Amino acid sequence: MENIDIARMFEDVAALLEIQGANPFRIRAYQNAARTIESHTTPLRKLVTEGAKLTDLPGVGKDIAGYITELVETGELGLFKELTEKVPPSLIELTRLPGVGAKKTKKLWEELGIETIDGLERAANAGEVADLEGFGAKSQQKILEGIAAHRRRQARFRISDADQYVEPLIAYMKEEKAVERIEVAGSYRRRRETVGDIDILAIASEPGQVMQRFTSYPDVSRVELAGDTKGTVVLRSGLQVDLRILPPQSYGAALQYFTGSKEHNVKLRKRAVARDLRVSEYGVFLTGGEEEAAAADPYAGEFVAGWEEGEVYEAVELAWMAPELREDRGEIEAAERGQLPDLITLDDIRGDLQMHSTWSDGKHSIEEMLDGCVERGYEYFAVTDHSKALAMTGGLDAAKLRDQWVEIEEIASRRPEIRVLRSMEVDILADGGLDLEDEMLAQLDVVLVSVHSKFDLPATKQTERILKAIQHPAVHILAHPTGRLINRRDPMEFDLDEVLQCAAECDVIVELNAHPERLDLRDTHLMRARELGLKVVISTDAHRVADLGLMRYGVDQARRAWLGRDDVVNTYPLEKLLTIFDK
Ligand code: DGT
Ligand code: CA
Ligand code: CA
Ligand code: ZN
Repeated sequence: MENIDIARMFEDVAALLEIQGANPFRIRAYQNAARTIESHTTPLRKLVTEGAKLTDLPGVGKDIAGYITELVETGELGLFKELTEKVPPSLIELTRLPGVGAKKTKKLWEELGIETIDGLERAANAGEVADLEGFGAKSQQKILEGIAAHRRRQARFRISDADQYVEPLIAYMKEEKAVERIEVAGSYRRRRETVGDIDILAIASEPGQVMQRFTSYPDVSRVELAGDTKGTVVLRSGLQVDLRILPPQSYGAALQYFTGSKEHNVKLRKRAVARDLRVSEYGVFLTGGEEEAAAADPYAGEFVAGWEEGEVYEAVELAWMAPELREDRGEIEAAERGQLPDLITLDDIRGDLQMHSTWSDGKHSIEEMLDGCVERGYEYFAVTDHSKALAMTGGLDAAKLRDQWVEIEEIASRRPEIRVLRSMEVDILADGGLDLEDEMLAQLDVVLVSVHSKFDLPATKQTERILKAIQHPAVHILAHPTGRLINRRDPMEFDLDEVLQCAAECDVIVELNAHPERLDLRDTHLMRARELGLKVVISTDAHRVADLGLMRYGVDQARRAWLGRDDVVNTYPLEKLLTIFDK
């Protein structure tokens, strides 16, 4: 039971309560607990085993602490069972469809007997949903589109969710003495924003024991395959994990092969063939043109390389390259020319330029966020609370923003070890105007703008809106430019390329929002931004101190986009950064 499973259970409880029309405060309590738990860095099961006081966690009271203990100890929750006696649990999924929510789910269930997404789709296609009070033809159409989108993205796991499952599994596998080396390959190692499944590679002289341990992992719900050297299991979350066990001389070759991507490997293999070599997961072999022999014996031919990954690349006259680059986006050609990019690393980051505090919807005070930034060794950070248009976040108007500056000044006078930048995440209004007076904008050290409403404007209108906003002379950063939420909300429809070109002309920096639910801009967009000469800022959008640690997801994505230190402004020392903002 990982934190994410516990969090999901509380989200489900909240959804069931909402369908039942329970007290909103009670619902909110479970939602808040889910959020705290999801982002908590230590596994709660550890805290439970150690007998730590769970009520010290924000949003966790006595009841919820009891439920966490129950979940960790039994893997089940009595409360959830009780609730599902009254409400079918399949309704939970329905509440998460765009344009549905708990109230509408209740109505669909009570009046049309709909319990599943399939059932909802049938009813909507038959026009029955439109006839319900409070729905209508437009809402019915939106539901159908929502279902289609839901199906498209259901299959893949976000990388941060995968991390929560993979890290404990690898730690568990390492406890088996027969495991000599173990590594996660596949899209996980390439740090794609989502993964289809997990590919693990183990080196062992006793494969049987390793396979035995793998299939006995407590979180396994189904064993699909348990051969001598190949195994596949499905975890309780639905995440599939493949294991391959190979001998030590194949470690590098197998790591290369299973890291992929497939397209990268195809190109690599072509280079090998041109050199009379055969590259497989077993090694690199000199073929002498006898391809048939390999079909019978994968070790046929003279063994040239395989122990380490670098040797495989060397065999085809290429330098080793970071897994994040291996997508056949020109990396093999760049390696051939000796021009692989010098990629940014987490250590290069000197500050974080998007985070929220208790002044709007953040959970920690400015000074608590400051402590978190100091702990990460940062030189600067920006306080970017929301502006007033986002009323539900407690967005600030000019008067409150002035009050915030007083607090910032007071803190800054006591804490000279880090520079606090005055900032705001200013809402881009529907007409492209900014949600803060020019006179105030001029007094900020750095101005972020972003869209948080009217995501569904017609594309031309949306493009015009964003163009107008970034042309405002006070603007420095366009935050989470496409507005997508991975697996939850598609990007807005607009002409991103036109926006990027305009940003290049107006010296506006584009954000790579590091939050693993956003990762916005995504890798391919960032490559385009770089091509246009744009600068990028990687920001966590932290709403609590622990979120500052999400920076690594942003750096991973930046590496996938070939970005180096110079492309990313929050690798710059403070003085250089300030000259950029002084435009
Ligand atoms: P995913 O799981 O959809 O996120 O993506 P990957 O890249 O992890 O793909 P997966 O799990 O199907 O396979 C893992 C790696 O194994 C893949 O990146 C490259 C290698 N591989 C799989 N199938 C083939 C193939 O048909 N040819 C070659 N050359 N390599 C393959
Ligand atoms: Ca995979
Ligand atoms: Ca796989
Ligand atoms: Zn935002």
